[in-house]
Amino acid sequence: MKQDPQNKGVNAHSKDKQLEEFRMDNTGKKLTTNQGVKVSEDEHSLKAGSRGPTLMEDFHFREKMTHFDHERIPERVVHARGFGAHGYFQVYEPMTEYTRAKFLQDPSVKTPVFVRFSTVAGSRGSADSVRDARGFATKFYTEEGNYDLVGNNIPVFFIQDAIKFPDLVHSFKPEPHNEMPQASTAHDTFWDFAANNTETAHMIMWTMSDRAIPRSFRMMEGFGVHTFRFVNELGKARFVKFHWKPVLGTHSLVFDEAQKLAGKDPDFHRRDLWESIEMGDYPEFELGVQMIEEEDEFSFDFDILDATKLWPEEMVPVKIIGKMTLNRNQDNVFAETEQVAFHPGHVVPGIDFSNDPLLQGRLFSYTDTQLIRLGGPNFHELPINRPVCPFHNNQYDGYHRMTINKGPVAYHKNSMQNNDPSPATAEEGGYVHYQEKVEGRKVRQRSDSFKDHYSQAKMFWNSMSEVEKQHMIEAFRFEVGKVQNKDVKQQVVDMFSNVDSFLAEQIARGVGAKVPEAVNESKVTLSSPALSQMNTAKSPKTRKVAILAENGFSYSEVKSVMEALKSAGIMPEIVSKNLGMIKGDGGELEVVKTFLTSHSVMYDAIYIAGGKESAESLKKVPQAKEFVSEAYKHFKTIAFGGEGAELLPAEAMDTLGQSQTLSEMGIVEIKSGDASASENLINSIAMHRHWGRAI
Ligand code: HDD
Repeated sequence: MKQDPQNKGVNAHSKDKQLEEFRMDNTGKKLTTNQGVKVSEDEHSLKAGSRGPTLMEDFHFREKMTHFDHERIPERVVHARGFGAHGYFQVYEPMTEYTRAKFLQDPSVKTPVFVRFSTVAGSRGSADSVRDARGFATKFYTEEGNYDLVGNNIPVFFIQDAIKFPDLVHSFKPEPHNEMPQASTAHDTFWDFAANNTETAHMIMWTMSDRAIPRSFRMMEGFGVHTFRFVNELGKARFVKFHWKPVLGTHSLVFDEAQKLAGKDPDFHRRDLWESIEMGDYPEFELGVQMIEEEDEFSFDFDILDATKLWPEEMVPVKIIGKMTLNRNQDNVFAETEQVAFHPGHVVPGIDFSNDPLLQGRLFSYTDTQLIRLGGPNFHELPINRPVCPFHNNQYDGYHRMTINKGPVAYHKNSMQNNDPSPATAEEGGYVHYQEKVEGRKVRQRSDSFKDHYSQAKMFWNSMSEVEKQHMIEAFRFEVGKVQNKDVKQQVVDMFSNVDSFLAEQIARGVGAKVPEAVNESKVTLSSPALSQMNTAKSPKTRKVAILAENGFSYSEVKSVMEALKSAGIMPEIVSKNLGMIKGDGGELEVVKTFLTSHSVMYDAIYIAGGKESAESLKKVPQAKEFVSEAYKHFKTIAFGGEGAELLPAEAMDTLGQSQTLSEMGIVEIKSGDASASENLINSIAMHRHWGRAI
């Protein structure tokens, strides 16, 4: 592997170019062993006679089988299920005032990135749509080395000190005696841990909210969670928190839909990411930073080193500083998604740490885990992990070493090699740690300023709309309702009575626990509108619409709606009883999915085509009716043309003719020749869901 000796600069293609040297294409090639010997036969092992025993000398068989036997590596101990994509990041304006990080200086530079999205609790083969936090890890291949922003889609964490991480993870993973349940916190040990470690309260509010069931990786926020530092050229530091804001807005599934998707399409999120990139609908996320001056460290009623606290955006505004675009799918999931090794300790000059005790512990854990997962200390040489700038040091040997270091000298200081590789000064780009003054006794303690576990949990609750609150109550009732141990259930209810008495009462009623009498709920009245997804950006782009049609559908109507949807960046698909072509009055269209190969949970909206014959035959298909009623139940836009109305659920039928109510309910009538109909449909789809049906 050649390195660019001059390090002439990094551009959006630098990583792709580097990976190209490792790509292998088997098309048109002869089959060989790993030693390059051509293989003449690949279906029969070498035997002593066609019915005799297999011979040890069959080197092809032995090599093929041995390699297969060793194909698996340990899955990640958390975040095992993930999916990655390549792209680039561009800063909007120089950030010189705040940080010396080179990739944040020049708006014309495109820094290559690789992002891995993940769930946390489930195994590698678990479903995408489960209720869980999502990992959002970004590797920036900068000209000064790799910078990893290893975040989640939730801005706070369950615990305050890394020493509790193994306990937390043991509590939410499947229980050790029977390995159940998979990819779910809805079981005794998690809630037992929660109730006995009340610092979890705030993050639990998030995981019980719609944030834990995102509609798409492309529609969720990302957070660096910890407080980091920006350090500028003059050595001045500021505390900083990182945010990713999806350009399409932050949107979620509804829980019933998420659960059904886990069976109908366990790959829902990775498919969505893969397909959108294949179709050129590149996911985009803006990078934002919240900054606090060092002298304001103690100006807040929470400790800025406590990872269970966020900085309300209305208090500390998010400055948008750049944009990431994911524009290339990986070539090989194992080589890239599985072998990528992130680490919050991979920083570049200009970005530094804080004393957050959760972050401090993470700085140990990530390299340690790669050693077992990737089998040795040379995982940085794997193509996906290599920096795009040169790297030189005296670390030699170890399993799977690929670099061939020349010469006898592997130590510093030396005279035989002119002291090379030699340390760089700050001016030459050397990383200089921020000189924070630290003193104290060695104690196993937590600061008193970390003791408030409920104020921000309450702020989160205050910030939710009525619909979002209702979703949270249902999520709590589901999760705690699955707990077998009555004492644990009661402990959970008692714990959340410290957040909000109504919430605690609702959980208690749902799970058969006692409504706490002595309520000590948080007095916090603050709310943060930025936390409610009701206030997010809305866009119809990349939404998927199922068009339900059968022979005899109204061709001109469907054709004009399809064209309007496509030009708004929406993806329509014809769903019918059978694959093939269906005939309308005036033309044919191709059916791409059937009621067996798809389901309304896979779409954002549906449209029942007009046409008497089409509606009549759809009415005879039970799955077609279910398709519509499920879409209605999941608050999705439902459009219909003419006789398509006959498939609408009874509740929707009642409102027909009352155009005001219709649009509030997310029901759109497509009248032939009415140009505004498609526009209404597009606007309705952009709303994401129509909660008017809920109450
Ligand atoms: Fe972690 C993986 C995010 C706390 C230890 N973590 C991992 C991944 C993400 C996060 C996104 C998957 C990276 C990938 O896609 O490969 N972790 C977080 C966040 C945390 C956090 C946002 C809190 C703010 N993690 C945390 C703590 C520890 C770890 C406190 C241990 C002290 N995390 C790990 C790990 C993993 C990991 C065991 C498993 C696989 C890996 O690192 O590469 O080391």
